[in-house]
Amino acid sequence: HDGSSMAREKYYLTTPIFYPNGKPHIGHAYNVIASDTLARFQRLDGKDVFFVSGTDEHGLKMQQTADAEGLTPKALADRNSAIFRSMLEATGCSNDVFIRTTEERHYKACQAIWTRMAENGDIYLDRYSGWYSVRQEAYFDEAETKVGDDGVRREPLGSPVEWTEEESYFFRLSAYQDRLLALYESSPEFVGPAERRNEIVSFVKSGLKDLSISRTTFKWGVPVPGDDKHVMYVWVDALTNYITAAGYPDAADDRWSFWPANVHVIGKDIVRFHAVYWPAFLLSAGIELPKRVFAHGFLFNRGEKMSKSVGNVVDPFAMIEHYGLDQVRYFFMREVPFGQDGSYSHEAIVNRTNADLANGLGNLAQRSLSMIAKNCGGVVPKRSDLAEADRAILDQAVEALATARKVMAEQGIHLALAAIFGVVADADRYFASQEPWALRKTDPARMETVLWTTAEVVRRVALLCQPFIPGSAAKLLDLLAVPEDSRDFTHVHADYALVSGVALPAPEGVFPRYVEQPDADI
Ligand code: ME8
Repeated sequence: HDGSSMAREKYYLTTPIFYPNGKPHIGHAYNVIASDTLARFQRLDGKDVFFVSGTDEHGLKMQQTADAEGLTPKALADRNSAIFRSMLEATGCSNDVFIRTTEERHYKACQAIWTRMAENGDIYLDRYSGWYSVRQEAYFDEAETKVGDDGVRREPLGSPVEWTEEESYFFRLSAYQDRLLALYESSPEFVGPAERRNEIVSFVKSGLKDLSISRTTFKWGVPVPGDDKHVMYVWVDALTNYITAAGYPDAADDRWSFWPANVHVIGKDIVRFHAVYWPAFLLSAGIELPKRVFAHGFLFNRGEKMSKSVGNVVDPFAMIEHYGLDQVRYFFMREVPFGQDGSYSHEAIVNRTNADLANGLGNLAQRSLSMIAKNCGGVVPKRSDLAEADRAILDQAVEALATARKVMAEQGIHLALAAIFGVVADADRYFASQEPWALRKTDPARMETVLWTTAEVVRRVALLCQPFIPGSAAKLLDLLAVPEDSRDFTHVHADYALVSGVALPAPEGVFPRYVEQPDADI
């Protein structure tokens, strides 16, 4: 189809906005890499993508960290938000917008959504008392908490709670129980993966209480309209970023056409906020709901020999510096089924990237391209009639696009990579069994066809690899002399196949093999 004559389908996706009360760790980078991969995929597949990330800068935790460091909360936010921004750069993130919740436009959006919820009768003033966790920014029932051996009372995830009493505005969450259950029923894709959806359904079925949505005990937040003794509960403020970024409340803003978001990509610890509170706020304010919330799992460092100084294992900058950006991106996206917990270790990263990138795709490209350079005059080889085996491997690459499209629509990132690298493994077997080095003497025309077929499969695979390993995929496409404007997914098709006789640059290795460095920090 002709993309230019048709309005392209819009696709809006978001990362969570990160708490800049500390430095980014590998869990944050994991989310960003996955979200970026999904965004790049849809872009290459012809969609008009809007991709947002940012920092979540209010709340008691920020205030307390700032106090401890002798900074204002804004100064702390400025410093650490900049580090998150450079983490996004270091991971190759292609976000269109980086939003900060301390921006003026965000205050306007928060006050607008609050006013809409209040006008709808869903906000009332009352008193609140309960066990409050600063780390979770949430109240817990006494029954949910436990006093440990150290005498400290903690919530289920282990952070300390303290008894807190304050005047607070409440959101009538209880009134939304049935509508939320109807939503999960009628739109089962609203929460993924299925385990997370089941947890949310049983949480909502067990009964929803009204939610305290303002604080008077500190000032570092968005003031409640008409009552600036109160600042908004940080999650009301945080979730609203997703519509601020799309121009809310200005319906005339160009970006508003991107709402509702296609997917909020989050970690599994914040599903309740995104799949219960957020749709309830939006229903109350009369704003369309996002189409999907997808939660990935947690990463654990099984870190045999990962690091001499423990600090390094969780530092995404050090990891990328050491292993290479595409190696880190590939490892996490291929190794960890997206949606499940995963672990990483030095051995696992080295094994996976050496096997699939250096020995797999890299070796296939290097062997075929250097044979072409030596035996075909450095131009795309002459393609004669294709044999059954040639056709089969060429078709497999086109089928991998169909598979990737299907699974990426449901955030099955690892499944897309499995399909694409399945083609690489089969192309390797094809190359070995065709023995082009032997054909050089016996049947040079057939040799050229085999080399053409292999190079053409590499072209298709490189196109498909772009969302996952953008830098290396671009290098492979350069080596095949594929023009920059011929690299989106429509070009996977045979109509855009390599043209015999076109000059190719001198081949060079794209994926260096990892060699152990006994004295390295990682
Ligand atoms: O939660 N493995 O921010 P945050 C995988 N500001 N993911 C991890 C992880 C790990 N080890 N540790 C954390 C917040 N994450 C809020 C979001 S959105 C409107 C507001 C993930 O900086 C975590 O699950 O604490 C979350 O999705 C994200 O990092 C940001 O965490």
